[in-house]
Amino acid sequence: MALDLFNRRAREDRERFGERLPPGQKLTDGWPVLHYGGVPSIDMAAWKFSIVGLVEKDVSFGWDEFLALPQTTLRSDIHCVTHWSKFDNDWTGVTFRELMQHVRPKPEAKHVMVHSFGGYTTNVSLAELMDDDVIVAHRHNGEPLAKEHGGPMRLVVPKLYFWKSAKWVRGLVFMDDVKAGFWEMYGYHIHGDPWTEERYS
Ligand SMILES: Nc1nc2c(c(=O)[nH]1)N[C@H]1C(S)=C(S)[C@@H](COP(=O)(O)O)O[C@H]1N2
Ligand SMILES: [Mo]
Repeated sequence: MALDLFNRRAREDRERFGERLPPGQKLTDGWPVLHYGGVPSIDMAAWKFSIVGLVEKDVSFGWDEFLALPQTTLRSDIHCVTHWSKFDNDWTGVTFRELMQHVRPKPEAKHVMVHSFGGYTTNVSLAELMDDDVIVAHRHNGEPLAKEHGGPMRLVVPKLYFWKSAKWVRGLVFMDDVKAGFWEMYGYHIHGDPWTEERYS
């Protein structure tokens, strides 16, 4: 699409949806599939979600243990750095806050590296993961999360661009300082706030 047409559509959407659509974003009804590399094959019997690094004690959950944690459904919007947004996604899973009931971070823990099956990583500050809309999700709009969208489990951080919402999540490493994850190393913004368009650095 020509850039001026794209910009006009973005402006129209902004007028229509006001504050809900961040600058430079265009609303989509579909759900694009975007990731680097292939969809990893995950052996559910061996599936494990681990929390390590600057924590008093390493914690890990098997699949059944994870599903036995209190489950929540939260509605949020998706904003991808490639300019599409998708409103009203119902995510079901375990909120990050709930997860933290089972983890004792060391006082110096300030940032987290999120790790995925397949090797993807992305960094998020611990403070932002503690927002009440952050969830580790295995269902989307009532359906099991499709493989290509990160099934069986993905992280969802609605307040940041969608590359921070790691698909096929396998664990978290607590860190004292900010470190760049995969896309952050290749020039994506270290933070990624859609409202101030922290797209690339
Ligand atoms: N494991 C993993 N997670 C990932 C990615 C990836 O390459 N690998 N890409 C990110 C990017 S750039 C985007 S835009 C979203 C896309 O999610 P979707 O395919 O469900 O729309 O996943 C994010 N999470
Ligand atoms: Mo993306």
